Amino acid sequence: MAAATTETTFSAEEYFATQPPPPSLEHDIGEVRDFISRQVKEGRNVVLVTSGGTTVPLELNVVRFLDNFSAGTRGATSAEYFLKAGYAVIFMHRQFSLQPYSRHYSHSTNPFLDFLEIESRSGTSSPPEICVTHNMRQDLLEVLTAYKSVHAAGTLHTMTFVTVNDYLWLLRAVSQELCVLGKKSMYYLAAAVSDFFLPRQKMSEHKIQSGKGSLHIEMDQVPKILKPMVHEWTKGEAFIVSFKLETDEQLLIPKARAALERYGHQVVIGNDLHRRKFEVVFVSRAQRPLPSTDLDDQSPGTFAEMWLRIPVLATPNPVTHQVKEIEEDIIAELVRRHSRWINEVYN
Ligand code: PAZ
Repeated sequence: MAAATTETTFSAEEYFATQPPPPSLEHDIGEVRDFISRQVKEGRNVVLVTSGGTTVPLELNVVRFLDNFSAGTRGATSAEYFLKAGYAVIFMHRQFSLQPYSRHYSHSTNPFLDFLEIESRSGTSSPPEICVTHNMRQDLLEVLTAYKSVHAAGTLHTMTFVTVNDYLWLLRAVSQELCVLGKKSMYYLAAAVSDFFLPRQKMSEHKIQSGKGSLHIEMDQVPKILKPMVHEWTKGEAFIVSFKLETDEQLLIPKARAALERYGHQVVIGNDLHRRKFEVVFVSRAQRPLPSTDLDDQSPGTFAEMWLRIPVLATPNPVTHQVKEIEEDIIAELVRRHSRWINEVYN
């Protein structure tokens, strides 16, 4: 094996042999194992949803880090629709990014305190009561009902990552546990994961000092973990969906196709940074024609591309900022494809 400090491209194996696991890995995976075994007993399909951006620390005593863009909206919204479709969800998200249900009351876009009113009870010595603002009650009731029923059913398990190293270790460990579900497992990899990282062996121990002019950092490439994930960790059985984010729309389809060729998984969902909330493209291999949907199939040769679009609204809903969320259609399409994937094996 090449020395980790001089190589710029790590294989997955080299990566895990040289970079330390997060301290809470065993504990986190113990909880995931219990969750999965409950879902197996109850006969549910399980989806791992990854969400939010990873960081790349520049120092061991970390003061500075690089971050990846993502609020976690796609992941948190999608998790809700998977739960609604009867899936159990392992929601692996960047610490403090959006989460299912509470996302509706994000502190920056829809602060919870703005929904509450204080009602003084005049003429009595009782303390004032807290009430929900009248016009927000229906929305809150719907979200709260869904949230409580998911908690009662025990179908949502959340876990957090911060760095790209946390993410990679957790992803591998969760995949190895989820493997017991075979075809009934799905992976929905919506997290925005750094392509570059600084190996521990190259990191400065203390805060990088200024005063020496400009800062030059050479980063190594994060290993391409989809290949071992598809062929080794999940034994080729899981239904795996990755995302491809681009800002140059010309690159979206070629890069999604290249990912499918290289890693051999089931679907790449391409999205453009500025259009991602109302337009995505499903790219998959097209050996067998899919039953027609309202999607726009433009598939020559070995790939099928299906665009999903929702209208861009002039007056957005104050809570969701849209009347319809594109994740509703994304999940409906994936549930349909996953069910076909499962039935192909068992029938
Ligand atoms: O979290 P968000 O809703 O703001 O953004 C979602 C997204 C664009 C990060 C996601 O849809 C995605 O494309 N994830 C993969 C990004 C990548 O290519 O690494």
